[in-house]
Amino acid sequence: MKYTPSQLWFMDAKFGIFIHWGIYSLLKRGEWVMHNEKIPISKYEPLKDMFEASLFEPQEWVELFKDAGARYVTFTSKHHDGFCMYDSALTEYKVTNTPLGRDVVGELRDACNDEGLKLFLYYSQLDWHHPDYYPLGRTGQYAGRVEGGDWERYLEYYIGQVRELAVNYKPVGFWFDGMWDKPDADWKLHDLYQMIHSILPNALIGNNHHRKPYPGEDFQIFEQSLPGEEGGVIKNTTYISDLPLETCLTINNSWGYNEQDHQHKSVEKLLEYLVKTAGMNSNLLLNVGPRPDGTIQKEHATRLIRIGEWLRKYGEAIYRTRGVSVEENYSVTRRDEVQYLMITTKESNVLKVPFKYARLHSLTPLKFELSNSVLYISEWSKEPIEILKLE
Ligand code: H79
Repeated sequence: MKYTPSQLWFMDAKFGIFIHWGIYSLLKRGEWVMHNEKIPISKYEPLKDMFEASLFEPQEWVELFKDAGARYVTFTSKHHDGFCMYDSALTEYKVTNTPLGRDVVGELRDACNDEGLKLFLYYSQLDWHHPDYYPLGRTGQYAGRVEGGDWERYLEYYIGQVRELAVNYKPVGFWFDGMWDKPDADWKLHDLYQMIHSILPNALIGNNHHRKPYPGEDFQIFEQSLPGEEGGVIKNTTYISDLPLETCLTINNSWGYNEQDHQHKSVEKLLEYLVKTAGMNSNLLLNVGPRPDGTIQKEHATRLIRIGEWLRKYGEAIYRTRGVSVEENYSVTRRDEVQYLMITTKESNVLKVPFKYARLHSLTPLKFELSNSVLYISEWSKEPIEILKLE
């Protein structure tokens, strides 16, 4: 496959930060709270009058993400609840009508531009709020909406909103989600993608529909599991295309801020994901869900900083590489003639490796010998991942 310059940039970038932030954050129980707790629109809508986000400082977010070693940011411009985090002319259900009263997407774009991070916009095609999202799909039955609605009008609305985002914010790409709610509906994907590419020819389009990529998509998304794995609740496709790949992952088990979710993955585990996704030739899009006040919880910020420290030391094995393989105990990436063997589990001191004679040296301070395709480790380092470089 011949890749476009923007696809090559994307594959080189390797690591991005996903942000889930909206009025659901106020309830502190994740972004699905409206559906999960059967909150009708009449009770949910007033959240927007409580959205003050008095500590929202996009520059601080972006500085943290830069420190983390991320090259891009993907932000929820509209999630399934239908609330828009940008200044849309097509609805009043938007962040500029909250006490915060600021255009969050616009400010984040400016902050990203200042720091040299690229911005993708997440957009939920599924909408639990719009009266024309009808017939309903597999979710959103408890919103208390009147029966009826005009699907064609919804298509105009959502495609119109994406057009607004493309024209007004010029993101480097779009990240769609929610099509799985009505898998058999006609979402006018062809028109949607063509419209985006006519406005932004280099835009990278991905869609988290859990199926084989459709024409017009520029990268393939996997949710909460490595490419090719089905995942748990989420039935990802096991088909891996030739498109650039991206795996999105939560730090704990929640996308939107969830006060009760303390199951944060360790830094070691997160680095293992980064190394494995790189070995599979995939990017990692790691999520944070800022609090309603606009701050990022310490548990997540400290992990991001530690990932950044690791990437500053060992980023040469990740950035601008292509995946070669992922085995039980190690992943391999390459850049031109150089390869990196990254050992992710230190269970066995004897590893069968895919090269016989190679000029091999370790980036981490471990002691080893290579003989006849077998690597003998005599002393592990204290680093979470051992890295050997082959030239
Ligand atoms: O934005 C984050 C999540 O809110 C969103 N995607 C990430 C990036 C997401 N929405 N849904 N899912 C992830 C998976 C949900 C699957 C299920 Fe169902 C919803 C399982 C049961 C209800 C959809 C409807 C699949 C089966 C029925």
